[in-house]
Amino acid sequence: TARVEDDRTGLSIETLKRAFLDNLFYIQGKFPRLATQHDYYMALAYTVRDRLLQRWISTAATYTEQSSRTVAYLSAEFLMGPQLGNNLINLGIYDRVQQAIEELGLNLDTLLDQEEEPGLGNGGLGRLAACYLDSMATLEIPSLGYGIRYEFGIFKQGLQNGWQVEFTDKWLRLGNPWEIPRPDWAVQVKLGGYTEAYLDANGHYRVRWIPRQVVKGVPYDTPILGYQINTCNTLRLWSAQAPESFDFEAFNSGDYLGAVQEKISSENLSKVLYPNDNVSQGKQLRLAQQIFFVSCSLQDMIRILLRQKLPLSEFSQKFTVQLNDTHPAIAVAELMRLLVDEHGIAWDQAWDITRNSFAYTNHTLMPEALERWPVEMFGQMLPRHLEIVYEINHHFLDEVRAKFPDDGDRIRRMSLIDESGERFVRMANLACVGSYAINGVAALHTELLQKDVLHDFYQLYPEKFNNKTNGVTPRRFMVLSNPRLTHLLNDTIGDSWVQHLDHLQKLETSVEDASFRQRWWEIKQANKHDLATYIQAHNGITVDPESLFDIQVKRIHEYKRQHLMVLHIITLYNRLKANPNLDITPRTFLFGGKAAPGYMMAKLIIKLITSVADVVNNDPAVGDRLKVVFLKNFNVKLAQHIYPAADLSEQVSMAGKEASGTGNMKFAMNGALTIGTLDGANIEIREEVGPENFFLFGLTAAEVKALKASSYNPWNYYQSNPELKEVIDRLKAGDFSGGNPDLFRPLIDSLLSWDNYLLFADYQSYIEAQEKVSQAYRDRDRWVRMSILNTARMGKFSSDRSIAEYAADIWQTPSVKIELTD
Ligand code: 26Q
Repeated sequence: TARVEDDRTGLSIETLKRAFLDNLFYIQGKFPRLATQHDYYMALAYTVRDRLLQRWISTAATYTEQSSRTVAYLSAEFLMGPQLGNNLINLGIYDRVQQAIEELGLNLDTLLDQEEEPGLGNGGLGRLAACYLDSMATLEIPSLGYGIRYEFGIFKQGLQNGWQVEFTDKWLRLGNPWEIPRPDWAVQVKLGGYTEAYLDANGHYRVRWIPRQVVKGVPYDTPILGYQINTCNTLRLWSAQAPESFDFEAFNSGDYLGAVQEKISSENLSKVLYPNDNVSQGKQLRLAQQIFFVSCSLQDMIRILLRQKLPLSEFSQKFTVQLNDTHPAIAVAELMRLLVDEHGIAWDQAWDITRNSFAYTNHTLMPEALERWPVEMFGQMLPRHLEIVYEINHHFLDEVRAKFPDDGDRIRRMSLIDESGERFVRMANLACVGSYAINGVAALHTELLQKDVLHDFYQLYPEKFNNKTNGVTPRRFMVLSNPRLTHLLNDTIGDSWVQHLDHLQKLETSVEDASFRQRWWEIKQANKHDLATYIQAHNGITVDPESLFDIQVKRIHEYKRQHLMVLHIITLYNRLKANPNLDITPRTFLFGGKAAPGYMMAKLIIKLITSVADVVNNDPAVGDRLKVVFLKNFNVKLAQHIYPAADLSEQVSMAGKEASGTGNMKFAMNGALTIGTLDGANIEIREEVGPENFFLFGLTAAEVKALKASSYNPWNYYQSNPELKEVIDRLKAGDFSGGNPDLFRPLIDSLLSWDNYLLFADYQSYIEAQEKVSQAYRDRDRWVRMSILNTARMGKFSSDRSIAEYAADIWQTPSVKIELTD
């Protein structure tokens, strides 16, 4: 006999509808006539969450029973993007839910669009962490993501008069259905104060830390479901609160307002994400955020270990702790403090445990992004950690001296303390010393780390270094965001590619199939049409879906060279003005990305883009041949509409600066061709798709280095290249700033006098590569073939491949199968 399906686990359309209406009533407290679209979204989110919970609990129970080896992924950022659609995909109920929602007279896309995304990251590094959580769950690797539950994530970007304006991101305003608070697992974190030495009962020398302030960390858990698998891991984010006892004492002493102040200052720790990408701000609150989430996370791991009746000596067998850049690198000193001071373990044994627990991923070659904390500030906030860093340094420098005697320069370079002027704690050095593995995020990047940024550490510990080229999840960036392409792929080669992205190579034979190529083209056109509709609604600009969609979306930064694309646009504009009947390939140039609020040059680049757009879009001489659009507030949600609609992906950083890039992968998977430099993962993408299917330009990293060493002079390029000169002269004359020659002066001056990122040196090569792009696009058949081959050959760039390599080479974490217990 058929039994009635459970309301909270059943997956039939009838049960889903019943559960949805039930949640609308009992969770939102609404009935359909009064419900808003957001209420319906919440009802659906809770319906989905119920179905995750069953898997979540089975997963936790299995890991506990089996004491599974676990990855702790520590990251100051997790740029998760909207959760509902992704969970529907991973649960395998997207189509069924769509039908159920339609039968109720609603529209799934409208509901999905209600979700306010958790923007708890700046860009590449935070989004990589989110892709890795998806892949760890999909590969059934026990893992915990640890980070900060920022009350305000990355700011929302508006545009006023073409300039970026920032709005606070109140993402929690309407509630977050995906998280579960776990107040019973709250922990305390100490800050400030002083240390004192004492002898314990056994006459052993010990140190105790008397803090000035104690902050409580409360964990909020979000389920991370793998793709069509029962594994449901956890993202655990810490929220800062004032501990009750503090209020109470102050209240008794009569200082009520002081107590409230204390409470506010404690809660500041998880208030806001620092909006800098690839540049470190040496702010005290940022250091406090780092120790806060790191200490909470390590205490949580120790709690888990002890609950499983394992001794602390087995910490590094139970956990491997991946440090996502140096933002959590204070963990090296904090674990030493917990083991030695709080758990009475001898220094040498604690150091063995610590060194076997951590692995460090470096994400940047930008010198300004290397984290260094003034010793003074560090000691004020973390007096005990400073002592521990000195002690680690003492042992470490002995080790260096033993291997490299009489090399004072080397000692000065490798010391955990920079003593060249004002003294600083060097977090990358601490991470290198305290980790058993060190990796870069693309082949070139790892090579440059070894040759350059971390050369001394490579000489000391060559065996620690390894490369792990980044990857991205095909679930979110293909299946969810490009359903049309997904259907075509499934029709053609089956659906195994979703878990085994290298199966896309089965597409290669279809390149010869004219009707397949036609469908491929139509899908890209339909996606472009959708994006054109979005642009019409949001920017009021009409763009032609038949034109070449030429797109650069990423954080705005001089090294990424958004303004190189602007130089090309003005070049084409000048050609049209000089020759109105010129037969050019119509293009739509799209930009999106946020500038750090304090980064004036990046903000000026946004103003440059919007100003050039105003002129080009409204010049009758141009007609519809060129359009320029700046899409405001680029985030994960918007990204999912952009990648599927791209013809051309702009990856134009100065070689040697972009550690990897991951947007480059999302574009190419969706059939965009790349114009790019030999930088980061572009190199490996080009190797995979074939040089004939990639538009290469520019200097290599080695040539960049050589040119800079030979005193580069941008002025010579300006003088000797007439088209470049005309572009700059028009900008100087104020042709794109209403006749105002001052507006873009800082940008023009920097290009003419330093051009740190070598735009002028790469200009001609870029323009020539763009001419090849235009030619290729005119031959539709040729273009479609190249597009298909790009998708077909992107298998390597699944985050599943990256995570499988981390698991095999660094973590040594076997997968654990989860059975559903109902
Ligand atoms: C540090 C200290 C204080 C305040 C902010 C920061 C900070 C925050 C974010 C420093 C750096 C970041 C972000 C770096 C980042 O996103 N790097 C990118 O990482 C990607 C994933 O590996 C790569 O693909 C990109 O090439 C790299 O730029």
